[in-house]
Amino acid sequence: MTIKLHVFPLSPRAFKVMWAANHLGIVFEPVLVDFSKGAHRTPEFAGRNPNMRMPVLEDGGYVLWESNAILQYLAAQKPAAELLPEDIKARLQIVKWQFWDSAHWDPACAIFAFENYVKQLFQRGEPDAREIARGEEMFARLAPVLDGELQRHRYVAGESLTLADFSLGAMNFIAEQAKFPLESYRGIQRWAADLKSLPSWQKTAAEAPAILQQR
Ligand SMILES: N[C@@H](CCC(=O)N[C@@H](CS)C(=O)NCC(=O)O)C(=O)O
Repeated sequence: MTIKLHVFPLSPRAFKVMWAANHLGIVFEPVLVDFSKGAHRTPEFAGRNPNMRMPVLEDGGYVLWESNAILQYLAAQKPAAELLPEDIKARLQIVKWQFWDSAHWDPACAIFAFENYVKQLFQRGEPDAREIARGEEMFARLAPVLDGELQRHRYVAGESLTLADFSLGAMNFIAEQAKFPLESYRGIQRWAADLKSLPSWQKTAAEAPAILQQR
């Protein structure tokens, strides 16, 4: 049975799971969650994810929400790709970054994404300067941590591509629209360019507009 990914394809969290599936060569059916029609607030959708948020994975009767958990499920389908190694010490070096993404990086980026991108996309007014300042403060503490790692290594968890890059790297899908303050972070910029040159990134970005056409 084909895996279904319920997504709003312009979101970096949706991009994250579709990109990983494409990278692993996992065939999936993208199902549009049309935010403009409130599709995530229907009882049917809430039955899959009571948080009423996407992305959601469905594999037969198995349902999973939280993008970083979905990444682990996808990686487990293709262990030979070693995006999440079996060895516990090596594995936790990657899982650590996934937690860091959910706890710190994603919420900081989400401020810029909402103020500079989502508000414009859904005509919800002008960016709030106080919120942007709050985002900048969070960014100033977090970005040097990620940048430091990427100055020392090619990828987030070392010299090979892992789930840590998918978790943290997907935000680069909207870096320009969201106006993340990345100017002084050379390591992050070099890494983002590397990720964007991957065939799986380009395939995912190219397919996003067609998913929106399911409207
Ligand atoms: N931590 C969750 C976040 C999911 C999330 O917040 N998704 C947003 C879109 S990017 C959503 O569905 N929002 C619907 C709403 O706010 O009503 C994940 O990584 O999957």
